[in-house]
Amino acid sequence: MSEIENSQSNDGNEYDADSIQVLRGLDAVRKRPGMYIGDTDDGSGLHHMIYEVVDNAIDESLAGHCDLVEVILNGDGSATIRDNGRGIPVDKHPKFPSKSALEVILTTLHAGGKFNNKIYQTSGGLHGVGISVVNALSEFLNVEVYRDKNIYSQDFKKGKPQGELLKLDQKTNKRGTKVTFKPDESIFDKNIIFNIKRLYEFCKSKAYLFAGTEVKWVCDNKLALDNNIPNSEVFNFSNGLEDYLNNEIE
Ligand code: 28G
Repeated sequence: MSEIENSQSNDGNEYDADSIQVLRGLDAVRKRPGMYIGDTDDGSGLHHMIYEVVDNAIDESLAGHCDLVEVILNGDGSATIRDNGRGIPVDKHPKFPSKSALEVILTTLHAGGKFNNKIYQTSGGLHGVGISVVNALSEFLNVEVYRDKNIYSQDFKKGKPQGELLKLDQKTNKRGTKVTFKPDESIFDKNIIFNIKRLYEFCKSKAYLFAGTEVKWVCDNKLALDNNIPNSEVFNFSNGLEDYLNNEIE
């Protein structure tokens, strides 16, 4: 039995869940990616990479700290997700004083506590397994955090930090988190590419479901043209379900 499965049976035991969280690196994810992100050959896992990061941004919105989520499909097969929330914490992590909290969040499999349960939450429910899973399965991933006028940035390849979290010289008035990643072609079937229409509809439905959160869709021009999808659109449905019924039902 794996440590993750084992931790399930220890539910309610905070200490065990916590120590497992600390022990687990990202190797497990790269060894058995399907278990964490979904099928790597049929597109479901590939799309879950985006759903996972968008859901993290939506969580920050649900926490009441963010009202904008931007999803950008880039021409090179990478995606950028941005929110205007508090920004992933950049201070030193209490349990790993040599690392930032951000680095720990991005490089540790959160197998304990609530994350543990979320893996098994619903039948198809792989949501919420964590941004670290996306990091593990990305050829590259860059995180930028905008906090207290500062811009912080860290790069990863296949989940591994390519240097420490840097505080850039520039100042900003922005707040929030921006994540850019490209799914690793050695993990996901090379013939499978993002279904632009599916992602566009996903963004729209998030805006219906989370009325009050503005979801901005931006797509590379060629991708947009090829798929007959707008290359930029703002979804903001302040009346949620009522808007849905008015707009989408004949
Ligand atoms: C852009 C794409 C995806 C996120 C936040 C903000 C915080 C956070 C995220 O904290 C660690 C563990 C529990 C508090 C929380 C910032 C509190 C204070 C955050 C995202 C710290 C995670 N300041 N925004 N994580 N928690 N956006 N967008 O992932 O105790 S993740």
